Amino acid sequence: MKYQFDKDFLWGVATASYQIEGAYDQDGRIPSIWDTFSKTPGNTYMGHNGDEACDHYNKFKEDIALLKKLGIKAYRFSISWPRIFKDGKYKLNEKGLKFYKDLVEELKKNDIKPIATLYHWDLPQILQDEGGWSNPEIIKYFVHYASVMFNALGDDVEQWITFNETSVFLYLGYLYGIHAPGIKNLDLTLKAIHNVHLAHGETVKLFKNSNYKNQIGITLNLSPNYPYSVEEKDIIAAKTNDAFWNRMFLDPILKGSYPEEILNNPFGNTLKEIIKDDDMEIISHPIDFLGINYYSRSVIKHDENETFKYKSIPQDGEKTSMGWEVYPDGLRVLLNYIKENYGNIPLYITENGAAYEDKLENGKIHDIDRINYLKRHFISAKKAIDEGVNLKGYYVWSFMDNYEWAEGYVKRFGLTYIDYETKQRILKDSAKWYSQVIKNNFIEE
Ligand code: GBH
Repeated sequence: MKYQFDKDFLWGVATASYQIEGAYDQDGRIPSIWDTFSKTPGNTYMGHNGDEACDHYNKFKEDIALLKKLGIKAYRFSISWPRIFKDGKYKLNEKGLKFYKDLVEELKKNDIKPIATLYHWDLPQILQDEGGWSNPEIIKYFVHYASVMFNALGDDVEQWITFNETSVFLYLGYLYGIHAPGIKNLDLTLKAIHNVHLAHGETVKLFKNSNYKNQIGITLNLSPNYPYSVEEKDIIAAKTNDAFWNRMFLDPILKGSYPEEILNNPFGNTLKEIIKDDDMEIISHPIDFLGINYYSRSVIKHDENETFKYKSIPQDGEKTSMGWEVYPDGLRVLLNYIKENYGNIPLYITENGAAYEDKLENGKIHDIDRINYLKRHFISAKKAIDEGVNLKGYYVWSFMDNYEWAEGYVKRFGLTYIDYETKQRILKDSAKWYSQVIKNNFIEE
């Protein structure tokens, strides 16, 4: 069977600033919440942090040369807010800004489309000291930061992404305390969610009113929810999880409302108190595309003992080294769910990929597992396209091995292997395979 993609289908790769750049104190970068969090004992695997990471900050030209060699059409990176301002707010750090100007220029010189995320979790610590996302003051600082980036690169960046995975950094950072800033507080979480949504909406409005020619959107981490059984209570449980993790972040932006399940919950009252008259209209200012990060599905079962009466059931069978189930058809199902519930907005897979135990053998990495993972997910995406889904591009996570947050450096998601001692880059077999897929624009099975 041959799966042919459209000639304009945008094949890319993705990374994020704190995970790859290193150079944590170079050229005036100020500390972020991830510097603080990772350097607080007990928070990350073996205390790993992003001080050096892949040293991409100093090696970006070498990295772009690799992208070029592989024929990658789009490169999704994120901008480090702590590099842009000396005080996290208004005092511009020219050197930090220059790095992103140089990066974008180098990409364009090599015919690679720059895709920029404004916020991939590295908040300036100085803003966290004032409450971070739970303090509404942050909205104006974010919008100002965005305006500086738009002024510098507004028309050069092909797609702007306001936030990466709002659900993940807000729940893991403010509710479960396992990501920076390590808070566990439902009230602060709800405030932070709403402030992030407002910051997103205000930024989209600004971008649109300034008439830049390119696109703006947001990236959400989404997972289709499967009831554990055909029993009514499991079906309701799956819907509840869907409300918490998917619709809580999709609906405000694409429908201008929060899900009923959330608002009707006792804590929904806190949310209702926070929402002001025009907020939902600001938040739902139309975006040009939706970015989707897909890693796995969720299987949900009713459970009386849990706070919200449900829990996620780990599945037997094939898993990546993160312990996540390999479930390619979930991507097709998810894409159709978006189409059915939110219409025909252009979609991009802004992340999909897998960590495996890569072994370096005679200078090579034969990562057949990763090739199989990607191949099956590409096919699943193609099936969705054939079913009428408006999917226009696919960015693999990740271009290179990197700092996997609380998991440190042991989990390797890259198409490119990083020797963390020498910072040498080695293309894995998956990189070469992906390069061939892009060249052919089809997959054969
Ligand atoms: C993304 O987060 C991040 O954007 C990126 O920075 C990160 O490096 C990358 O993915 C890899 O982790 O246990 O099977 O139910 C991903 C967020 C949240 C996705 C938890 C998978 C659990 C899957 N992840 N989720 S499962």
